[in-house]
Parts: sequence; C-alpha cells; structure tokens
Amino acid sequence: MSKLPVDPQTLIAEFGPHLNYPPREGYAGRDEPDKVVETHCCFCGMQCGIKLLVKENQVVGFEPWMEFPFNEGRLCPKGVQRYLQNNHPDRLLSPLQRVEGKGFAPLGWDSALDRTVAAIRSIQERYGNDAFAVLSGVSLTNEKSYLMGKFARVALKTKNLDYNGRLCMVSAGAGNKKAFGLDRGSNNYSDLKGAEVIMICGANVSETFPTLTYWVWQARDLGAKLIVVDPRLIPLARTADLHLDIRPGTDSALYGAMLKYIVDNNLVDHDFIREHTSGFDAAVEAVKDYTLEWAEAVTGIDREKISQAAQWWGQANTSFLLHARGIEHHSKGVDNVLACINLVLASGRIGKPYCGYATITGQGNGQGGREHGHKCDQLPGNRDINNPAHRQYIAGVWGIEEAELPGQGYTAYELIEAIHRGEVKGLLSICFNPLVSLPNSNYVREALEKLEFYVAIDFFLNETARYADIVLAGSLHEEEEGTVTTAEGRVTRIRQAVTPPGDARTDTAIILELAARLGAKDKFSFRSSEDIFNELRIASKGGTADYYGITYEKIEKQMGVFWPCPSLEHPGTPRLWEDRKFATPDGKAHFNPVPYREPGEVTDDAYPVVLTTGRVVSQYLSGTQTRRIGKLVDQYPEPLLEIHPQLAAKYGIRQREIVKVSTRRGDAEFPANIVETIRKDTVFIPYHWPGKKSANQLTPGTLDPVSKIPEFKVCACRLEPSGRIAPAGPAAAYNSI
Ligand SMILES: Nc1nc2c(c(=O)[nH]1)N[C@H]1C(S)=C(S)[C@@H](COP(=O)(O)OP(=O)(O)OC[C@H]3O[C@@H](n4cnc5c(=O)[nH]c(N)nc54)[C@H](O)[C@@H]3O)O[C@H]1N2
Ligand SMILES: Nc1nc2c(c(=O)[nH]1)N[C@H]1C(S)=C(S)[C@@H](COP(=O)(O)OP(=O)(O)OC[C@H]3O[C@@H](n4cnc5c(=O)[nH]c(N)nc54)[C@H](O)[C@@H]3O)O[C@H]1N2
Ligand code: SF4
Ligand SMILES: [Mo]
Repeated sequence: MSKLPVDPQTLIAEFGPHLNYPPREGYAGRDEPDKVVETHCCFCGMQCGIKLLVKENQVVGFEPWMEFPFNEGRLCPKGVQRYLQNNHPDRLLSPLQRVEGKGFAPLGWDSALDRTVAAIRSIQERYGNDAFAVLSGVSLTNEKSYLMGKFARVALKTKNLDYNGRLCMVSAGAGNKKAFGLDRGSNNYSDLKGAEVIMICGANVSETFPTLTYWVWQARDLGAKLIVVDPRLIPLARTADLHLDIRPGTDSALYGAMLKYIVDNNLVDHDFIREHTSGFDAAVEAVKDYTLEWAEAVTGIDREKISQAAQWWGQANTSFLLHARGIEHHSKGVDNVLACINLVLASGRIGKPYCGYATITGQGNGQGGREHGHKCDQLPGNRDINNPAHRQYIAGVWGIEEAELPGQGYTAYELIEAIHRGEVKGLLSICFNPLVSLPNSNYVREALEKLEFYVAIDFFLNETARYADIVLAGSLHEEEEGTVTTAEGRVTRIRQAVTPPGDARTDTAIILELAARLGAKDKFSFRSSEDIFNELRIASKGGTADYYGITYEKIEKQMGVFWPCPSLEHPGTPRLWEDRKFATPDGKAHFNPVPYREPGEVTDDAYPVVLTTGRVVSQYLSGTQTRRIGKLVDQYPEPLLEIHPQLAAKYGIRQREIVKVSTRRGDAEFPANIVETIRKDTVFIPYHWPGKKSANQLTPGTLDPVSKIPEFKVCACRLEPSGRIAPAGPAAAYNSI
C-alpha cells in the first residue's frame, strides 16, 4: 500500500470510525460522471441552482453550483437528496390501467391513449365539454404550465381547468393585483441584506425556504431588527428581536392595529402616500378603533410587543416585509395580504434599494405557473379570462375565434363539489395529489369514486392516482428542457440531464400526443420546449407578466432574467417600482380597507382547541416524492401533534401518547410531541402524509371569497388521549425545531 499522507488512526480518532479511510482493498472509488448538468432543485420556490451528475443516462449524484447567484452552492436537506428520484424503484416505467379488484397492470401507450381519448369524447358528447375537467400543478415548468392552459381550452374545449397553486399562491396573487396591478415580489432577495427592519409573517423560513435564511442572517449581522409573526416559536423566531406569538386566524387585526399606531404617531411617509397611492383615508378609517388593547384581546399578543413592532416598522429607513402561507391559507387570506401591503405603502419603503415586499412563493414554479394560464380565471401573461380585449388577443395567438375560447371555470375545491353534484364526470390530473392536499379529504375521496373516468399523469403512483382508470408515466424535472420562474421573479433554465426511464415519456410528449388524437394537431405542432416558450413569449407580450424579451439564450447569458422584460433589448427588472409607476389603471399603488373578520370556524365548548397545519423541513407537500427518500423519512417519519406542556397537562396527554383529534369533518390519531414552542391554545400537525395519517381529514372546505384558497391554517378541534404510547421511533428524538 502506498504511503498515506496522514496516519489513518489519527484521522479515525479525530473524525470517528465512519471515515472510509484508508480505502478498502479493491475499492475502485466513484466513477467520473459522463456529464455534469447545471440545473435547479425540483422542490421549493427558491429553485436553488444545483449540478446533477449523470452516468449512463442516470442521475447518480450532485455537486453544488457555486456560481448561481441566489444560493451560491447552498442547499437544504431536500436539495441534497433530490437526485435519488430518477432511478427510484417506484418510478412508473409504462402506462398503467386499473384492473378492478386487482390493482394496476401495465399497458401499451397506444391503448392507454386510445382509451383516454375515447373516454373524454364519450363524456363530452353525453354531458358537454365542461363535464371533463383538468387539474394541473406548478412543479411544472413555464412551458408545461402554458401548454396545459392551451390544451384544456383549445384541445379539450373545457372551461374547467384549475391548478394546485389554488391551495398556495392565490391569496397573495389576488392581493398583489389589487394593490399593485401586478403579481410578483417587489425586489430580489439580495435587497434583504441592507434592510434595517425585516418583518416575516406566517413563514417558517428556516424549514420551508432554508436557503433564504442566509439573506435574513446577513441583514441581522449588519444590525437589522427581525420581527417574526407566528403562533409557534419557529427556528427563525428563536433568533428574532421580537416574536409576535399570534393566535391563528387573527393577523389582519394585528396589522390593522399597527397601521393605526404608525398613523397616530405620525410615522408614515406623507409624500409617498400623496403622490403615489390612493385609498389611504379609507384604509385608516377601517382601523380607527383598532387600539392596542383591542388587538391584544383578539390576537393574544402582548400590547407592548405590538407597539414595539409598530414603532420599529414606523421609524425604519429601510425595511422588507415577507409573508407566506401562514397568513394566506385563510378564509380572509386576501385581507391579510392587503393588511400587510397597507403597512408597506404607509411606510413608502418599496421600489428602493433594501426596501421591499414579497410573498414567498411556495412551489418550484409557483411564480411562473401562476402567470401563464392554467388557472380557471386566467390567460397567459396574467391576463384575465373575463376581459374581452385579453380574450381577443389570446384567441389571436392560438388561431381560434374569441367565441370559441371557454370562459371562467371552477376553482380546485369547487371542482370537487361539482363532481359531487354530477356536473363534472371526467378528470385529467397532472402534477397534483388532491386526495392528500385538498381539505376535507373524506369528501374528496367520495368525489374521486364518483368519476366516470379519471386519468393521471405522474412519475410516481400518488395516492389520488390510485383512483385513476389510466395512469400515464410522465417525467421528472431533470428529464425535460424548460424554464421556471423563481420566487424572486427570476426566469431560469431547467436543463434535461437524462431522458425518462423505461417506457415513460416526457409530460410534453404526452400532452402533445393527446392533443393530436383529440383532433387539434395543427394547434400543437411544437417541436421543442423552446418552441413552446417562444409562443408563450408572444402570448405574454403586453400582459402584466411580460416575458416577450426573454429568450433561452438571454437566460443562459445573464444567469436568469427577471420579468417584466418587454423587449429583446430590455435587461429584465430585478427591482420593481423604481420609477414609481405602478401597474394599476391609475398608475398608483392602492391601499385597501381591511375591517377585521373572524376565521371561518372558531372554538366552542365542543371543539375548544385551535388546530393549524403546515410543514416540516424534510418533507415536501403531499410527500409523494420525499416519503420515498430514506434519509428524509428518517428525519421525520410520521406526523406528530405539536402541543404545549400546559395544554397537554390539561388533557392528561403524555409525550408520544396517541391523541385522537376530532373536528366537524372527522377524526384522526397522532402521537403527541410536547413542546414549549407553540401557543398554549393551539396545536399543529404537518400535512405531508396520506390516509389515516392525513391532517386533511380534519381541515374544513371553507374558502376565501375572493381567492378561493382553503382555510388550512385554522379550525376548531377536540383532543382525547388514547392511553396508548406510540412506539419510540427516530421521530421521538426529533423535537420539531
Ligand atoms: N420543507 C418544505 N419546504 C417547503 C414545502 C414543503 O412542503 N416542505 N412546500 C413549499 C410550498 S408549496 C409552500 S406554499 C411553502 C410554505 O411555506 P410556509 O408558509 O413557511 O409553511 P407552512 O408550514 O405552511 O406555514 C408557515 C407558518 O405559518 C404559521 N401559522 C399558522 N397559522 C398562522 C396564522 O394564523 N398566522 C400566522 N402569522 N402564522 C400562522 C405556522 O406555525 C407555520 O410556522 O413552503 C415551500 N417549501
Ligand atoms: N392541511 C394542509 N394542506 C395543504 C397545505 C397546508 O399547509 N396544510 N398546503 C397546500 C399547499 S401550499 C400546496 S402547494 C399543496 C400542494 O399539493 P399537491 O400539489 O397536491 O402536492 P404535490 O406533492 O406537489 O403533488 C404533486 C404531484 O405531482 C407530481 N409531480 C411533481 N413534479 C412533476 C412533474 O414535473 N411532472 C409530473 N407529471 N408530475 C409531477 C408529484 O409526484 C406528486 O404526485 O398542498 C396544500 N395542502
Ligand atoms: S431551499 Fe428549496 S430549492 Fe433550495 S434546495 Fe431546499 S427545497 Fe430545493
Ligand atoms: Mo404551496
């Protein structure tokens, strides 16, 4: 054996016995990859840059991509495991058909597509075009999102198309459009660094957007004050200057009282308000009675903390306000968003260096996917399907008559209600697992059972697809070319690293083939993802989300381009509103009055405890992908009920005792995880699991009247200890944060 540079025993003593050094006899070491592909993580809206290592058309590993400007090589626990999906043994390698009583059997592509098209035709002939619905998802690229919108309206000719962003980004989208006329975070995240005050509302940043934490910490290192609004002492709140431990469902009361405080204490920017906004007086009038005492009673936050937060916010020279689903998943999600925006506008600190506001986009392409037309009320470029001029323009791009373009259809949960009523009889879903992710899952299951025909496109057999008649084996993020738009509004390139395994096909190939078989081949003659993107550019031209000046080449050259980018010469727009010209019809930013309303369901004697739901760092959404990755499962293998020691003591609940949680929808059992980091009147359950472990057996179908987002973040529940202690697993050691 050759002479070792360092004595192995010293190394083992220093680093422990896990160290594989010196190499085992005969160990060849890792092969060099055939290629290294610069692309992005497939999970959250940060879309961190990553390099995938490819050997023999399989993804075999990853390396950090240090040059990508947002994450500079940093990745979270999901990002470093994402590469394990391409070769996963559960991958769907061919289409499947359901064989009654026997599960699923493989099927050739021709038969699968023939059966699908015959079923669509039969349903549409008997019940009308709108009886066949589409549910799409925004883990899909911009190209596929655009394609799904066009496919539903032009090939299927149905109005009933909606997407999983309905459970995610729509409250923020509606609020942003009302206030600014455009739906995008105002600044890129490097502007966080120089903010004097950062207020983060209902966003568990360290667990849900871990790489964003870096930019917040940069600001803290430079002396910024950090205010966190969350019913739980989340990891970020532990290092905050102020943690506002809010009672779920009461955010608009807090922001209303803060607005009153800064107005009463003359801490607002009068010049900005006068010159660049409208509606200030009405917004102030709506909160005139929202005293600190009142706000304390409603929100459960000490009044001193509320006034301190308002003072810091009012006095700052630079600031950034961020929020996520904690304030948006409510029957007043849009109100909460508007109440935050009112605070930002009153401060005048927007559209300047280190002054910004943003909702933090959730899904991988939650930003681009909400702009290019697979929402029931929207056309590409974030155009309005009810606006005659917008309809005319898109009909022109698609080569159809305006009258042929369907109108507004049902939103995602309303579609489930329409299936119950018998109005919708058939469904195609892609990139969506509604049985796990929609509220009131027992009701959703009954709807799936009522469908005459259901076809799902996925690369894993998710829980909803188990109810499908046909499952079409689709592609993973790294198996197709395309673009996504990150939470910052930066359009980036997704590169194809490998082709889909086995007989699986790219999602695009599947949709194009279905369109052709439905008789619309002439409208779907794209030869590549870039072809689709080039049509999207034209379709978005002149819309608020204008991508016209963005090309694949420009994205490569600039390492991403921020929209709006209206012409080929335009460099893109990392920071919005620097010219103070807002995208509203009058060019001003709009304040909106936000009178306080109670949540859809409040506690009472029968259901005395507040239940809220959300995420953990190692699992992603409905869990279809991350529950298949061993290390992520080990980190948090099952859903636990987070409960404060005092509330646990009140019901005699012990650590890891199985607790029956009941709501008006149903009941479910979860082991208790007793933590001091949650309010004493609130319990929290993460929602990434299906069936009997699903938190959505408990959540209500109450929707925001404007955005139609479900109220995932607050309902009333009852707790009963079972007397049984759950066996200790790895989760026992995991104290949530
Ligand atoms: N690890 C991981 N990361 C993810 C995802 C994932 O599934 N797993 N999903 C991605 C997606 S699609 C999304 S949308 C984002 C979601 O990102 P977040 O919105 O950060 O995640 P949640 O856990 O849903 O909710 C955030 C926080 O809201 C708090 N909260 C609950 N009720 C209220 C309330 O009434 N008011 C306030 N102020 N706070 C409240 C909860 O305690 C929780 O800490 O994460 C993205 N990133
Ligand atoms: N109780 C509760 N419920 C919630 C939430 C909550 O906080 N609490 N959060 C809500 C939010 S914010 C969201 S975003 C939703 C998410 O809910 P879903 O969108 O239903 O969750 P996903 O797990 O992303 O399901 C997507 C499916 O798409 C597949 N998929 C992913 N990428 C691709 C692709 O490129 N091509 C194809 N063909 N398939 C793909 C995955 O394998 C998976 O089966 O859940 C919502 N539900
Ligand atoms: S922060 Fe989001 S995009 Fe980045 S590695 Fe983690 S899951 Fe992937
Ligand atoms: Mo989301």
